[in-house]
Amino acid sequence: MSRHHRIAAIPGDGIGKEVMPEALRTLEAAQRRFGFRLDVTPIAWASCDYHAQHGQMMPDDWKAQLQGQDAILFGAVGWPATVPDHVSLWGSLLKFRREFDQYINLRPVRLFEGVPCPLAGRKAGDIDYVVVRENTEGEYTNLGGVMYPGTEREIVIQETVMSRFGADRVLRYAYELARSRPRRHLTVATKSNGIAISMPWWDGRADAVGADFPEVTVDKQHIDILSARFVMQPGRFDVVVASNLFGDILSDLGPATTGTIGLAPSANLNPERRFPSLFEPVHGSAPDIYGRNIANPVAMVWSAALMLDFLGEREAHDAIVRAIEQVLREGPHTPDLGGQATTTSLGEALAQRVAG
Ligand code: GGG
Repeated sequence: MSRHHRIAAIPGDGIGKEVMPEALRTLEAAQRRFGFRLDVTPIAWASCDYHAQHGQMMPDDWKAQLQGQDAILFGAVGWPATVPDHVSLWGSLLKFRREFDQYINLRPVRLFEGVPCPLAGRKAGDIDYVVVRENTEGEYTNLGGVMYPGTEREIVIQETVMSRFGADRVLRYAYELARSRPRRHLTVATKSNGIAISMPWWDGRADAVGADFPEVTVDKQHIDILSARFVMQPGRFDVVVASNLFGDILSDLGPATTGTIGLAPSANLNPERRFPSLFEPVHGSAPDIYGRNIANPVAMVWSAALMLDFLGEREAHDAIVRAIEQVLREGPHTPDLGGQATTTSLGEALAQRVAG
């Protein structure tokens, strides 16, 4: 396998622009120590600044520009508010996910030593699961419309789309992931009592795909009680598979129970590698803290580590995760964790540890 990888670095908006340099700093240190090479192409589009100048989030040939990359490292999208959120999201991130068929969104949730847990009595190791979110269909569609707009009879309809092809491939991925982990347990997020067509069907697909995985134990939980159990009994989860919207919500809630959403990474994968996969923190552009150099860069750095793992640089991935564990245990900490470190100083501390 080649140890020369081409990556596009897209900071995007808000704190994406502050945390991206820290991920690149860590990647530099990892390259020096582990002997692989990254060719990094910095990209200023897929941002609201670009939209302000060009009236769209990305150039027309965005796909051609990215197609040759091995991976995309992405910061955050959505701000300033002169570009509505649905325009910035559908004009960038959702285009990447769909047109590069990144149908798996992997979002690990882990409680680290040294991070105060908002749930009473939990310690490191008590929360350690992965949310597998369906990433290309489900509730995230642009199918529908408004009738009688602006009148008292205004009606809005938005469709949810679930295909056998789309559901089976994400369910299969989740079962395989569960089978590879020591606990071999899969939780299927559903709402088949209330959403009485698509969700019973989704549960049925989970049963059908599960027939190939007798070694994996499965439970199906309605999304409402499942969310409550993320807070009350997080230790019962190992791998959780969910539709697009449910997965999006769960993967913000999960990290919030581990102290801060500033730690949560994600991978948007095209597992067949026909297209580049994209790695980004779960958090968004956080305009409330942008410009103060206080954003926690760990989610971005951990996302970069997931990227290295996907590119076959397992040792470098492990070294970055160890650096994150050490820094969270010993400090420094950014203000979201009660400390006074800056984005830059935390990034430097991580890079130093990766350098060895
Ligand atoms: N880095 C993630 C990000 O910018 N998220 C913005 C957002 O609104 N995402 C919604 C989604 O992930 O579906």
